[in-house]
Amino acid sequence: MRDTALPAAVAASLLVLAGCQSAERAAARHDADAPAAAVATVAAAPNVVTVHAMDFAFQMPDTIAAGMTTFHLVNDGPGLHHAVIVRLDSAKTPADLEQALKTPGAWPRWAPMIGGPNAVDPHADANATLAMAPGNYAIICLVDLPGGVPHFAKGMVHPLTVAASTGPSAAAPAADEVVTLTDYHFALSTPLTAGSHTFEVQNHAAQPHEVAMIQLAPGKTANDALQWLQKPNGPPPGRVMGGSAPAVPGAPVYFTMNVTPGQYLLMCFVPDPKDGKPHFMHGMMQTVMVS
Ligand SMILES: [Cu+2]
Repeated sequence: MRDTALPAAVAASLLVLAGCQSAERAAARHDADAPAAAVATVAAAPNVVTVHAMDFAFQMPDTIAAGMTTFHLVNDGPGLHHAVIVRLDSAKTPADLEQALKTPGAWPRWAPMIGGPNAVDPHADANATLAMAPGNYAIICLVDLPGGVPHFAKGMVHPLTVAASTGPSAAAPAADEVVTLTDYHFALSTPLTAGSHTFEVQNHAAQPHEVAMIQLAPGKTANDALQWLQKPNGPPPGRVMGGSAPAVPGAPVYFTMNVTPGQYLLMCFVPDPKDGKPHFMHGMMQTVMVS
């Protein structure tokens, strides 16, 4: 039986081999068809773009593909930085934006802010996910600590071209906490709990707003934070943890954050066109206790 069984086994493995080869050929043919087939499917996850911020520059790609995109901000320090995504309409360029921001006055209408990862402590990271349409953009830092000169005036302006993409765009992240922004208020859809959360930020106001998340150090209060902002001497009274950078009303901005128990401050620093005062001075500042 052995004598006949062996050739049978060899024959069987040859059949398997032949089967594999035709499967590989089939797979190769399938690959050739794949780009057309992929258009109909949805990409599993957003594109990820890493943005390094430092005193005073951004290091990041010049061109990305359109679609749902997660901007991962890594603050190399030593200062506090964020990455505000500004859409450049009317064929304006990052140089036009730099020029316009040198002139005091209203924010240029052709340069709507659409979100981005908000300010985060040095040597920490933050993220924001949003749908990026093809076009021209600039990434800028509006933080003016310390010294009151906004970082974009020190070189933190980076051009970004978003190229049309034929591939699928990922679906929007599934959020478990919706933050609605109005003049001048934050509304949470559900009480904030400890743990990892996906936030969806919706601006329902006419002007831009942001969510800056600050975890107060034990024993520190919102007043301590306000005093530090006016005179940033000594260590800050908490951790600056990210959030969503200023955005005009429109598509939502998503961010993820691991929330640990403590007292949080939600703040908006966007200056109001009426009086130039930051929105937190109009009441857009909220304390949230997480147990
Ligand atoms: Cu605001």
